[in-house]
Amino acid sequence: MTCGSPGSRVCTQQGNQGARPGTPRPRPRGVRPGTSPPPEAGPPAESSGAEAPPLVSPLEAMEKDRASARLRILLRHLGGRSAGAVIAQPTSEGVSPASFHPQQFQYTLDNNVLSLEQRKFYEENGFLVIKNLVSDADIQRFRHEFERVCRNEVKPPGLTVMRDMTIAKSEYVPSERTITKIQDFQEDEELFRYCTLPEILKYVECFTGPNIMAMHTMLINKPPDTGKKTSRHPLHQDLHYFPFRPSSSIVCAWTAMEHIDRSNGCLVVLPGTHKGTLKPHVYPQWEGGVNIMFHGIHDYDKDNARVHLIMEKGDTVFFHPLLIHGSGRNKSQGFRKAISCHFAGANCHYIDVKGTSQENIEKEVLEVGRKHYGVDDASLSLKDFWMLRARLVKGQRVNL
Ligand SMILES: O=C(O)CCC(=O)C(=O)O
Repeated sequence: MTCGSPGSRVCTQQGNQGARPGTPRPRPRGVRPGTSPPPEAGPPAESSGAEAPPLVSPLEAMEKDRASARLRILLRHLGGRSAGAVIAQPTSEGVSPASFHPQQFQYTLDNNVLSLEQRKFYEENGFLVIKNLVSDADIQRFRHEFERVCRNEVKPPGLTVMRDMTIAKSEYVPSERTITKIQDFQEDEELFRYCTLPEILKYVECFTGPNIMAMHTMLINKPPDTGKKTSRHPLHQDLHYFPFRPSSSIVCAWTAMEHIDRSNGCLVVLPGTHKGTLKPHVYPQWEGGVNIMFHGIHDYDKDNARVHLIMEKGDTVFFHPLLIHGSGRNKSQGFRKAISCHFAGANCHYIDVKGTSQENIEKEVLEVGRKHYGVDDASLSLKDFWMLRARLVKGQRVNL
């Protein structure tokens, strides 16, 4: 499917284009398809509603049909909407953080991995950088696999690929210079290794507990800005995209794949904002356009300190899903790379976001997802999409 919009950067997706060779790996609780819509990425803000022409070949159309059929079967296995009751919450804010760990620490668990100093830092600021956590060799492997995906040498089911549409329309040659991000690589065993690295999970467990689900994966290839400032990522809270709680059992691991500073668009975080509530998100009114599903917050404390995270290759930041963060323009000539995964404790539960500020993203995700799979079934829920992409990495798949 193709997501278009007025700005210069838009996204196209590829996914479900052929099953991965080899025997299927065992699934903990039977839920494992391989597809879902992107939570963040895509067409611009002041969207006129005009969609870019779908770049779908007959072969792709066939694959899409097969993907839809596969999705239907999976949903039948899941029992459709009735599988695992959705726990309704009148507002998503009501299920915020604090009360989950009633002791002295609210955002970290007792497991002796974090030093007292590190723990206090995360509690106070909502993020923690661990230097030199992922090896050069692993990063090289992720880079290599990303390049293979870009050249269409591998097509993991469920993967969403964001492209620069202006290039895609003209002299399109599959290469890493035309792709700005890939999402949902849970079916690509090589990239998914990132989510299973013991050095990553060791820290993740401090927030999620021992049963860990990888919920959402991304490799971000932030392109050099064309001058329209579309390479920025607006300030946002990741929880806006997530229909599961409690928030403090969710953590993002984001690893720099090279030196990243303000010149190539490092992460910027607003320390302490994880202690607040989930804020309404909308598309920013940026003149040059904004990528699809890059919702941002207007209502935040402009006086809050901002920290630009300057990171070396392999450095990893863990952060809370309520932490307000974004990233700046890439003013360099290179493509700035980072790999990340949002993890959640498997005992988290899905919530119904109807009637909350998350309704807008739910609507968008469902529209994109249904189009992607060619599924008209209105009963397909946000929870269904999340269950399809979520993958156990440690312990037991309790919920989710
Ligand atoms: O890597 C980036 O530029 C920003 C990533 C980010 O904030 C996100 O995807 O939520």
